[in-house]
Amino acid sequence: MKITFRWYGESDRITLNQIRQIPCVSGVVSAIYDTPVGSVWSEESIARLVGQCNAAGLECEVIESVPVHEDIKLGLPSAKRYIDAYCENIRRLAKHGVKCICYNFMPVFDWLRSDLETPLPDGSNALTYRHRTVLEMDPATSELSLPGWDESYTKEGLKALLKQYESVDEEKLWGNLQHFLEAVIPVAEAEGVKMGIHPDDPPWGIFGLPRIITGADNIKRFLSLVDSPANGITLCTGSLGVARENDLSEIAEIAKGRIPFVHMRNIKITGERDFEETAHPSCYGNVDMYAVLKKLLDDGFDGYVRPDHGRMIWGEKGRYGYGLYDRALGATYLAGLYEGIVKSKKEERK
Ligand code: DNO
Repeated sequence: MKITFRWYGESDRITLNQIRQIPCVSGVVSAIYDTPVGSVWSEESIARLVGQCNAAGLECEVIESVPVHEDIKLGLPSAKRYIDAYCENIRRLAKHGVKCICYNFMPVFDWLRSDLETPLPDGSNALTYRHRTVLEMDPATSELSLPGWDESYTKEGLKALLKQYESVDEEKLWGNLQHFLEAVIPVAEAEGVKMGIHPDDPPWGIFGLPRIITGADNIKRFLSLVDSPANGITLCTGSLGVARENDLSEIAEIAKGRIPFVHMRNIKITGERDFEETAHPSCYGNVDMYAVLKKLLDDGFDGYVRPDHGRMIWGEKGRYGYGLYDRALGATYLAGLYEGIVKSKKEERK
């Protein structure tokens, strides 16, 4: 298992040298950010990214994300062109040593929160989600600022896009996902790259848009769309964990051997569809971090893990969810869990 840390490239306030000083972190998870969604990433940009990481003593084996163009999710005739570009990106990344690609298939919006700076009793602040607030938002008219969102949409562009999705229900989205996977997975398999779809965050439909990577049954269905070791999931404990019906160990069992990448963070469920992000250790939220990691390691997991969103602590200001300090604490916590689990397994064997 390798512990990694997300880095947003040269525009990130956090430097590679800072990341390198976090104990037990061996690599960076990053992407090319200067190219519009759907185009082919230049070899120069890829080589530069990998070179920068390596020069700082860090690996660059995981890309998050290679985003999927909306036309693919909508199943438009132009999807073919974007799928071809996607396949080319897989080939180019593999050539530069990338082994795992994380992506998602959420229409229009990526991860969504209703408040980006909720103060917590300890003086830190965190991202939170209140379903009622979200229901009251109209993405086509309100001034939305969402953490994981493509800011490049104009109001008109967004309205038009939402309109296009009116004819895409869950079943249509499943079909479009299958079409995408049938083209992309054989390329990934040939190139030795593992694809890990990220679950929808939160794992329920929002703004009338379908979301399908939401829980155990749907993940089972997803894995059977193309039954290949290259077709896997990114097990994100925080995304899946906010739905009470999701049992993370059960999901890990269903996806056994098909989990190349894990996002480990904790959340506290505060209402039927409400939650707040917390510090990583199990005692702060609803996710049993030990149980999830133990289950993965018992099943022979040997992929990549990263701490996920952190709170803002010690007065840090920065990219929501992606400051340095709390994520670094998360990484060392994961390293501690890992050491404990591995050593007790060895003891058991004696
Ligand atoms: C949020 C992330 C997501 C993730 C994408 C993967 O912090 O987990 O934005 O990168 O959904 O495509």
